[in-house]
Amino acid sequence: MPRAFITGVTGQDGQHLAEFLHGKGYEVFGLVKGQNNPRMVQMRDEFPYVQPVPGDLADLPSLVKALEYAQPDEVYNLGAISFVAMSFNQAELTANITGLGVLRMLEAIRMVGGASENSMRLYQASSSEMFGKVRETPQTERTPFHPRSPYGCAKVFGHDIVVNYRESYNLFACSGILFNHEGPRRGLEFVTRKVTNSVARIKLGLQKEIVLGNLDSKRDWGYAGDYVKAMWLMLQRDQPDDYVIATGETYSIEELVKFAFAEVGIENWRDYVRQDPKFFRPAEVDLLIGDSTKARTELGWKPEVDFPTLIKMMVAHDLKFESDKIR
Ligand code: GDR
Repeated sequence: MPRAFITGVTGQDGQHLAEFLHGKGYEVFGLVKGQNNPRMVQMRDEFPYVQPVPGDLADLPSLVKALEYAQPDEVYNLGAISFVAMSFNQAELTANITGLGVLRMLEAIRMVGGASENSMRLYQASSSEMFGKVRETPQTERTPFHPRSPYGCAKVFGHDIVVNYRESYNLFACSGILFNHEGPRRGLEFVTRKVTNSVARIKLGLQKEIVLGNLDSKRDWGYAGDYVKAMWLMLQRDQPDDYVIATGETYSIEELVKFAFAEVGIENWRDYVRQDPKFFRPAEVDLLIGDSTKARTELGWKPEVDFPTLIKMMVAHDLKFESDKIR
């Protein structure tokens, strides 16, 4: 039975990945931080096959102990401070967890997993936020980085240190440069879920309006369930490499809002949307659109769920989620 170790296992991607790997017959271990972590209760109920291992990305000895215990064949480093807006207020914490956490994981693998061809394989969650103020469109694995947030800067460090350890110590370490990926398990702080959940609540008479920031930025949005397959595919190759994972289509926040309201039969969506400066960011990423030709060719990966289907899925989920709460 192959063994996988996931950091960030309680997050959206961690849940999808745990489910996917369990379906493939893996024994799944998940790093769980903190004392009495409330998200673990949900994990125990919904994903009883995930074996929790205590530890923290800020604490190298705990990562060493976790790897010694789990003895994984594959390590998926999804743990991070992942909310871009928050990274402006907690920049040092973001650099420590999202950036230095990657270095600690690489060191733990070198200590426990060995640096040979048979070493533990690492997947690092890199991000399209590294492209930031984009130097070319669409973005590929060769597009230079220009991050626009402490989060983006930390992800660039994580990405570069993975390349450096791969080249220096012959580690099997890959980075997936994932563009935005969403779904019903997305946290309510991210714009897609904030919108689909608010639209459902407005439809059900539980909320009057949505308060948002910048409606003009554009994102390449895919479905998280599709994207975790790409993570696994990267680790099954003969050689480690980095891959852009994206749909190749881009939509603005305004289009997202329009699509979501249309799903519940509301056309005059502007009557329900207000903008507030507090949701604008000090520096914005205006346009992201990825070219995933390399992943499509070398990994045989492609997205199955397009943007309209994704929004339909999320609105349907939130209508049920909110109605169940009031029953
Ligand atoms: P992003 O996702 O920053 O792209 O990073 P997010 O959903 O937070 O923002 C997308 C865009 O929407 C604009 N926006 C708002 N965003 C939020 N969260 N709330 C609002 O009210 C709002 N109004 C407008 C933002 O300004 C932005 O332009 C996500 C994260 O998952 C990262 O961890 C990941 O690396 C990248 O996607 C790929």
